Amino acid sequence: MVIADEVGRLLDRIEVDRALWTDGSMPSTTPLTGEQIAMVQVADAAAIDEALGKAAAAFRAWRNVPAPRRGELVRLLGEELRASKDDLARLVTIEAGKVPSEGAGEVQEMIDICDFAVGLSRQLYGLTIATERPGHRMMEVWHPLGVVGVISAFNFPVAVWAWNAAIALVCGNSVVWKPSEKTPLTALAVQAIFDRAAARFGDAPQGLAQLLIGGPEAGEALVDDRRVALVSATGSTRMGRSVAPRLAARFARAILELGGNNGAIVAPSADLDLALRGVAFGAMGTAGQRCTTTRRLFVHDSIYEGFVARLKAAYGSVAVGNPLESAVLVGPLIDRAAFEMMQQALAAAKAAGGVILGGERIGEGASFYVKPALVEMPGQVGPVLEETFAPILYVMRYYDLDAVMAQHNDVAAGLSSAIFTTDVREAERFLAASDCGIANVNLGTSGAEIGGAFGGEKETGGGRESGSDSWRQYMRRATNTVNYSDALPLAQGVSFDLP
Ligand code: UN1
Repeated sequence: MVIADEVGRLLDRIEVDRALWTDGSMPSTTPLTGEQIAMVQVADAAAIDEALGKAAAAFRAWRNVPAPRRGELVRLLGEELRASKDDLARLVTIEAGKVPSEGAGEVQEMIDICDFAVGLSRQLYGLTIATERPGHRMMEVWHPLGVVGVISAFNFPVAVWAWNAAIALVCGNSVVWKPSEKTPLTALAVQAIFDRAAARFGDAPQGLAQLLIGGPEAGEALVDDRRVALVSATGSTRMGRSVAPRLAARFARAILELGGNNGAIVAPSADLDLALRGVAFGAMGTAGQRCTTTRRLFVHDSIYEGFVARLKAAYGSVAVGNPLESAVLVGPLIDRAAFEMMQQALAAAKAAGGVILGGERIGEGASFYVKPALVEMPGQVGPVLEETFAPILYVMRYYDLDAVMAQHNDVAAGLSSAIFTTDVREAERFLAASDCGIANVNLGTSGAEIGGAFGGEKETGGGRESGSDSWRQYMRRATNTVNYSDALPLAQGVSFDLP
């Protein structure tokens, strides 16, 4: 009850309409204790249809607003997020179970992408291209795309919306968001924060950024409705397998951020203190519930015993528990299903010859706290080949960099990767060989900054979000050629002379 009271205070301060989270039919619980904290209103089919109609109309108005002016709205959003940072971060802790510094970090990522997008709003550059025809000019112009659907997962309940929405908005699009059913309250809070920015902006079209809370049908509507030009979906590879063909069937655009099975390598020359911290955060941070979490660790035979002993000590001493009650580094798993999947993976690892440290449940009741598990494996077999969304680190011994790179790449996902080494040749060989969208040297697999393009290859889905030139996916490119001569030379020297 105490947590529910605090949630009420936070939502009131962020000015979320009480009816939205007290009068609804969908219960919302906190993984910290398992208790119910709200009853959230759900969008039915009529509400979804209406929202998509409004989003389409909002797009038609917003696309005509000059991009730097669109950036002003995102600048105000960044200001509002700064003002609500502590409250929103606390809600992230309560609803997703993140420890406070990670909750705050997530909101900081939203602020960072707003800053990035504001600058971008004056830099949506196209190319001018040399033409082969005299008296002609050829150029590429980027236009707003349409309604952008965002489907996000529980583990980054607010930042993923921001990576997509901040960019989509400066690109001239409207946004409709379907958050995870496990995290509706943080989504309501973000919507209220956005609405405040829009009110300060003054003349933003109604329905420019909307929220659809509900089950799979809301996500399916975004995927199947022709009014939605692009769907950016974050979640499991299983979800991607259902979403991708449906989007392809109507030739809609997709940005897919799916599973990861991220590997890190600790080489003989590594700075082992640094590697220890990098691996520990990558594997145990966010209770192993990031798509960038380190799940496979390859340690060179020459340093294996010493390094793994230190890692085991770190696993033995890491503080796990309710982040509202004490200073911990690892919070709860999101729910019972996550706990059961973790136990199944550990049982499979044991059956495949794995030696397990940790993995036990701490406490009982409706919340699921576990000791992070370190599993020494005889090879890359069984559950090591799959992503289990829980803190399990499979540790393997290696002898040769080329061989371990082949093994590293021999999994279905291709999101993030890392090597710890002080040997520049080895570092470069790793960067050249990793088949992931993210490859790091002397830092862990998780915790990317927003300035880079974020995403991965193979079953991770191929999409890129956030920085660099990811914005291009949110726009439509037109190649324009203008003839300012009084002749009509045809390309490739073709002649077509009428008699
Ligand atoms: C995710 O887990 O869905 O690099 C994304 C990171 C974060 C993003 C994780 N910036 O770990």
